[in-house]
Amino acid sequence: MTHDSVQHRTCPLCEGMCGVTVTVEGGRAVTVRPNKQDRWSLGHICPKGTTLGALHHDPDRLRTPMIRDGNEWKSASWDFAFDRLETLVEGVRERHGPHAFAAYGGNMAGKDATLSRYSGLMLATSGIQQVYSSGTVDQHPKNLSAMLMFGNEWKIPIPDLDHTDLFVIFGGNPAASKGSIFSHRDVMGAMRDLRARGGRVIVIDPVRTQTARSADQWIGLKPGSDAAFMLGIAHVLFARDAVRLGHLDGLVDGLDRLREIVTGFSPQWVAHHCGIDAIVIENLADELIHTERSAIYGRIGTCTQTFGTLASWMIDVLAILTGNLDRQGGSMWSRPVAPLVDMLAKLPGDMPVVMGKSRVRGVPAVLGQFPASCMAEEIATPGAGQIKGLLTFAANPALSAPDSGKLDQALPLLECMVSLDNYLNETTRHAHVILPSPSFLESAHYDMWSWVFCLTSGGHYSPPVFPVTDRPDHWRVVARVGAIIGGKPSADIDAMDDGYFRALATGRGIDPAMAIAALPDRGPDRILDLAIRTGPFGDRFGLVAEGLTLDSFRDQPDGLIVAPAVPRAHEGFETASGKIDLTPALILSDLPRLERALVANDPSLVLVSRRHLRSLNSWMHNIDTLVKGKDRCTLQMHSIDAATYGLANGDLVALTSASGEIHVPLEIDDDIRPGVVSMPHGWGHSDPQTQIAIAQAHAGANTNILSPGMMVDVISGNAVLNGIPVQVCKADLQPRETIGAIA
Ligand SMILES: Nc1nc2c(c(=O)[nH]1)N[C@H]1C(S)=C(S)[C@@H](COP(=O)(O)OP(=O)(O)OC[C@H]3O[C@@H](n4cnc5c(=O)[nH]c(N)nc54)[C@H](O)[C@@H]3O)O[C@H]1N2
Ligand SMILES: Nc1nc2c(c(=O)[nH]1)N[C@H]1C(S)=C(S)[C@@H](COP(=O)(O)OP(=O)(O)OC[C@H]3O[C@@H](n4cnc5c(=O)[nH]c(N)nc54)[C@H](O)[C@@H]3O)O[C@H]1N2
Ligand code: SF4
Ligand SMILES: [Mo]
Repeated sequence: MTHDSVQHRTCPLCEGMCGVTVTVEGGRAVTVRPNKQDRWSLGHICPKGTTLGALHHDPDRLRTPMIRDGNEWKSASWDFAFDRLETLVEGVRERHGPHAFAAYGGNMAGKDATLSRYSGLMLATSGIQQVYSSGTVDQHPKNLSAMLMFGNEWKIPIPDLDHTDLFVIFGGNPAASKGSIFSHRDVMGAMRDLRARGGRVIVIDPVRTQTARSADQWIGLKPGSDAAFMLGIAHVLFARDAVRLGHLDGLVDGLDRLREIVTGFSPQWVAHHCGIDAIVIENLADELIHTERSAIYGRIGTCTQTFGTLASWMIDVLAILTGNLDRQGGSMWSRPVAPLVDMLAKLPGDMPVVMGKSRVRGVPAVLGQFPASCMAEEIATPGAGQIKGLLTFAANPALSAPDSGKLDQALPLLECMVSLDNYLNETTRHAHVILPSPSFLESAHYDMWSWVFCLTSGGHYSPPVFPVTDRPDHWRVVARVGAIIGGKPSADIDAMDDGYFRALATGRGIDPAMAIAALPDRGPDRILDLAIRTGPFGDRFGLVAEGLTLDSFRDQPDGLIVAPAVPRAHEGFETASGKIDLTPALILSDLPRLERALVANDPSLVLVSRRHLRSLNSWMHNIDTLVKGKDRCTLQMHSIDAATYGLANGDLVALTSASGEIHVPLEIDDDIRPGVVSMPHGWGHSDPQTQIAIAQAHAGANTNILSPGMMVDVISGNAVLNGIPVQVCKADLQPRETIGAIA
């Protein structure tokens, strides 16, 4: 029984990193409120953060391993669950060999304290070579452009909103998302502050979102046209002789080549493809030229679209051409106190950016990953190399991945599926074994991902509110899963952890024996301590006086702010030349495809995605306070289109794409570009085999049945979830039930 207490910690759910105060009475988290003393968030919070107690106490949250026999689920002891997994794995290894396993990691893997630090060890030990993740349904194009331009896939420039004069957002809606690959305590508040000090905000999005409504200007371009739009801006910058590299002069390769390229992309030429007047592009170019400091930012709308890599690349190109990269008020790189991501996830130098070919579709793995949409066909297509065993962790691809209808049909074909997840949901219901993580209130937390995207260097360590004693340490569970899949079920987990830790220490230039002697306690906190000590502000194990260690954070329940961002270009780049590559050959190879699109005919109706403040991808719909009220899973459409298709507000409509059909209620909304319709993702909870009662009662429809798996941003392999051609009609004219994927 936990004593009554009031504890200060960080909400782990998104990049806002809000400090919260959790009040515990009688063993229950009775309230979760904003912590005004939190040094980072200063009392900021959103409705999701207040549900951390509800999440912990959710009766549907799994507390023990679950085993499936046919359609029947049973709670099991940890030993029993591991035995079952061992038997299933052995069977697959015997019948199909060690390479019949694949893995799919999801968004919450970065938030789960243990998975965020141990999935690397788990995957390495498992020997799994086919790795998929929600990364290719999200930011993979940005990883690719950062890798090729700056030599590191996580060296992603972040807008310095607090010091800029002009904030330009392409395809992001922080009013709902709270910011992404951009950690800020309050993006909307900072936008208000910017406008109050005379600056401007421009939002470029096919939908006039709440963010766009809070801006000075909304540019409602056509989905997928950002790259052409930005090439048009670059064309004007060169034509006006206004390119200024500033302090990056001499650190950038490819300027002449870029000048040649953009000659072919005049605003007049690209305007039709963008669906706006050429003057809008020229005006924005002029504004960038005449504004002292501008911060250009692109998010999901620029990544999960047809030209994701070209658009992601051009965002940073424009920052460079206007002298706004790596300077205050422009876009800058962070200096995380604990560079865990770099330490754990950095691509080894000798791994090519593009390698191999997928068995069925023949596409390469980019930055070590095949497109998420390949997984269904790799499971379903017989032949040597077919996936027979699958490990999913903190992922719900049956709702979140493209062509999810096809995936839902493929998952039952697996001979062994193990899921590390806290719910029996649309994905994990196909598993044979589910192994839950502790809840967020049962785990220690340190935001290893969000600080990476934050222009303030700081940290906040939150010890568990409800320490767990009745289950094995989660890091041991994760390591053991890797060992079992790797055919070494009796591996010594302690030795594995020490070996892993030694390798991480060596990679950070630290004598591993000394590091182990200094930090003998195994587990995720030891890895965090290593990251802090070897980070930019660390003590390097006693070498730097006053340097930080994990202990520096332990007695700071309101977190610690360490330093603001500073320019970093002089530190050099990990590219072959040591300079920024403005024109990577792989990225340029996609320009002919864009040139063809400039003259192609448009589909009459395309679908884009949207987010809502009270939702988090697919998995927080089981919290009553977040889902009650008006149905949010609607198709939004402009009244002009509604009139064209003879539809009225509230009609149930059948929405069809090349991959499937769903039925969804219509919501007429004139804050959307005619010809574009929008739906939220992560819904479609009607499957009776799941154990998420509240979500089932607010089921909605799964938009990713409509995302064709073959639609990818060609060079990164990232899913195209925006700009999907669809047809719509009143559902009662076509009385079919929601159907799965049409092959
Ligand atoms: N159409 C469309 N589709 C999209 C998007 C879109 O904009 N439009 N966005 C895409 C993006 S950006 C992303 S990131 C993906 C997200 O896609 P996923 O990562 O596949 O899906 P999530 O809904 O985040 O699912 C998180 C899973 O983690 C589990 N979970 C929650 N907490 C924990 C924990 O502490 N430990 C463990 N082990 N499990 C936990 C949940 O039960 C759930 O199964 O969706 C993508 N899909
Ligand atoms: N409340 C809440 N917060 C979240 C999440 C959530 O599900 N709910 N998910 C988290 C995750 S995993 C992520 S990755 C982030 C995402 O963070 P954001 O990118 O800020 O999220 P979205 O609200 O999806 O905004 C994408 C915008 O792109 C627009 N768009 C669509 N197509 C195009 C296009 O071709 N060009 C342009 N310029 N715009 C386009 C859409 O209309 C939409 O407004 O949010 C995170 N935060
Ligand atoms: S904004 Fe993000 S971090 Fe803050 S309370 Fe909401 S979900 Fe949690
Ligand atoms: Mo995401």
